[in-house]
Amino acid sequence: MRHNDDAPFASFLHSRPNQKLTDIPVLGMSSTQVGKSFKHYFNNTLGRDRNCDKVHYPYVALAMAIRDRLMERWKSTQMAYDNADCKRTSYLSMEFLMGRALSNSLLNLGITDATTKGLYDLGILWEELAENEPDAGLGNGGLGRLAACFMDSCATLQLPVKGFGIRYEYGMFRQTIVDGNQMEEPDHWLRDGYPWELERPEYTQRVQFGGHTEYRRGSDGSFKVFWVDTHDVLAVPYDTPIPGYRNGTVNTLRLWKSAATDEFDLGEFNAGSYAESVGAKNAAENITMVLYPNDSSENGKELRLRQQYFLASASLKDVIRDWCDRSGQLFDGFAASNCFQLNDTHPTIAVAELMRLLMDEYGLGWDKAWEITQSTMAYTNHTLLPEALEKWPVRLFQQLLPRLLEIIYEINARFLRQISCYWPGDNDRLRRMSIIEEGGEPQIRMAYLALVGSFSVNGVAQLHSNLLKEGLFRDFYELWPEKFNNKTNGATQRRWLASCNPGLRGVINKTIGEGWISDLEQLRQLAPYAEDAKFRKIWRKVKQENKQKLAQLVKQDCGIKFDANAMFDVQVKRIHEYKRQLLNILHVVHLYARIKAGDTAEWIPRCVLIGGKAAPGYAMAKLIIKLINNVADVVNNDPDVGELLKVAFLPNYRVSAMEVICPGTDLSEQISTAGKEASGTGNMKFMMNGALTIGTLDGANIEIREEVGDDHFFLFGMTAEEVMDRRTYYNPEAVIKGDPDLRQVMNLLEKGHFNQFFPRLFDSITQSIRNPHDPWMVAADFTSYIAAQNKAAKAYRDVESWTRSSILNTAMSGKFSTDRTMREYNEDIWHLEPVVPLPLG
Ligand code: 26Q
Repeated sequence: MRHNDDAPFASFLHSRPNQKLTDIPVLGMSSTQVGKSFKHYFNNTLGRDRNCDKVHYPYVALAMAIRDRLMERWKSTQMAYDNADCKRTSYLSMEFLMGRALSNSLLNLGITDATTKGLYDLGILWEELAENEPDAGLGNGGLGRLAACFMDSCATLQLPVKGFGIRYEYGMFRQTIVDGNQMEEPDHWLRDGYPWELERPEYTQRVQFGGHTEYRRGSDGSFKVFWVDTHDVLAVPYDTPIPGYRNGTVNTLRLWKSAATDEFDLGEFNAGSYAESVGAKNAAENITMVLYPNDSSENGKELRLRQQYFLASASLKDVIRDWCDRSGQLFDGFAASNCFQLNDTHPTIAVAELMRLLMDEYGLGWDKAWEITQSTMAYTNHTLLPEALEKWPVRLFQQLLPRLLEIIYEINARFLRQISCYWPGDNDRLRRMSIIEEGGEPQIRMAYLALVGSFSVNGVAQLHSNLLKEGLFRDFYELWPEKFNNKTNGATQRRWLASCNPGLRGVINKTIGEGWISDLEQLRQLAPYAEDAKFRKIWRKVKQENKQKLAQLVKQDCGIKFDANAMFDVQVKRIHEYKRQLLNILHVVHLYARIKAGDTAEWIPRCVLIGGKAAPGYAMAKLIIKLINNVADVVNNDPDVGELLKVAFLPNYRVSAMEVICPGTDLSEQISTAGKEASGTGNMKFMMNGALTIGTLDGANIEIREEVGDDHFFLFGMTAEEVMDRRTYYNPEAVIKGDPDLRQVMNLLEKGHFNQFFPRLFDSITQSIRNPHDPWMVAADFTSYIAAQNKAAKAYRDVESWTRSSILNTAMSGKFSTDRTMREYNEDIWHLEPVVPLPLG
């Protein structure tokens, strides 16, 4: 539908290739011009005046003024990509946890100051408008936020990378705490409209479900496969601009919304069931209704599989449509010009879907189609927990995606043949490596489909990538060692330092200039200033102000008073047993016991902040939230404790909350059982903002410690190797007996000190600690955790030395920019050339 060559303006619309931007006016970036645009939208488009008392409208007016300025750069970038006819990467992800867009757009466009002044002159503080923007919470946690940081870095590096995801009507649920328990509320983030997106109905795709396959002879006499009697759903794209940092590039995040086709179910319609027939349209629209709120795979939910296929099919069709527009229906150059990066196994059905499209829709043979598939797909793994590996019942595939099941069977058959050639007679290996897991209910192992279908497989931190090779994917590593690589995660310093910490940005800019905003390694130049007492004083002042802002948030959302002179000790992330929020709370109980015993000589007052969401069906995680809240209640209301210790559980942890939390944190808790956290990315955001880490040798903690040095990191706990060894003889009872502090903590918990009116409430928690099969080995690391915490407290007492470490943490955080991560993906996997956008005007 895109081409309408009969229209009189067709040549204006379709002047490809080598388009120019002559007809697009350039909008001014001065404070007056931004102010003028703002007034135009506020008065003329939104039709409001000085009597408007809802902050929503001035926010939308400002967003529209900024969006106009993104739009012209967006077009010039996309035209430059077309003209260059360059290779592109499609980043396929079920989650993009974008957070807010306004402040980030201003920063990257370079108009923060102009906007501040332009609006100030109109009597408006734009930061107050920015607070009105809802978070785009289209993700669970690390994996989704990583995708968002990747988008920012690719635009900054001017790489032609496009994000493909789902436009969930309801994002991550809003968490409230009632009587210490997590409650979930729907997050209807689109209710008031979303000014940053652009609907593109002209690129609508059709996605098939259900039906069956038929083999018929085609016009050329060969057999063709037809997938028929399907229930189709439309995929309508919504594009969000992704601006690079002050470079004129604006990339695209394309999110698909499902919509019903205009066809009726004729059977029902003719039977007179008009209303039922229209009602059936709901099923189509349901596909993109809600984000699944669990961050380890929940097996078997049909709607989730529908979502995954919907994303994969719509995105591939879109890329192929674009390719055919540019190159005709010849696929010879397709693999050299396209790459698909799979963000975990969630979009992995794309492997089979690309095969289907190339064979059934474009007539390629198996071998050609497989060669293209295997040289365009690349897979990133984000987990080491075997139980989190995605599996789907064959039966479900048979019903929902019969043609894709046939293709997966064929991929598997050919793959197993290859294995039998390599390892003749090794039937156990065949069974282990098969994409189909046999058993009561046969299942499709999505990770294996991804491994077989991709030319690259990467983990997200060095330890994680090594453990994948030794453990989870060992057989595959033996077969294809060359496929495996590591890409240590990062975070974008634009959002996670420059934008969220204006105080520190100012100090850094004054000291070493602004270069670090697009080249984080430059922060190293701060290192010598760690020795400068005057600089340390300034550094401390900024941290202090940030702590006050964080204290304000805690007061407002938890009703608990944090004193900015205390040590701010923070753990924010999803609630999971492997992340061991429980260990954190055991330390809190230990501190409480010490206070009660009067053991408070040279005490360092602490404010412990814990936040994060539990998957709604994860009972143990929810019970841990309840325990944290109950302990907080007792501690905060005990007059003996006073200012020595405060504990708060921050409800509804999200991107915009982290933007206040990480600048105000002294001590970052990264305390997972070694070998369980693939990488972690919160750890990096805290480091950039000058927090010290207390952590295990897990995920990217190892690399953080390598960069900053042993002296500025509080290490504790078993190594991943020790964790594995210890399992065989783990005896938590003996550990508890041997450590009087742990004994005392267990005693307080078990005698119901924190659940006076609800005996046995926390029994399952204390039992898990005493269980010799406790996979997270909480008791095993308790003693060394307490020792590390004591060391941290002692270090905090030496203000100058702590500040020195804080500065060095920021200074040595250069490696953890997603700019570095994206450069590595590009050098090793994608091989894209940066493209400079066409000049404006
Ligand atoms: C799968 C199937 C069905 C329903 C849900 C899911 C699902 C959804 C989200 C499974 C996993 C996730 C998210 C995983 C995640 O966030 N992993 C984290 O990824 C980060 C970025 O690489 C790492 O830093 C973290 O260590 C890792 O836990």
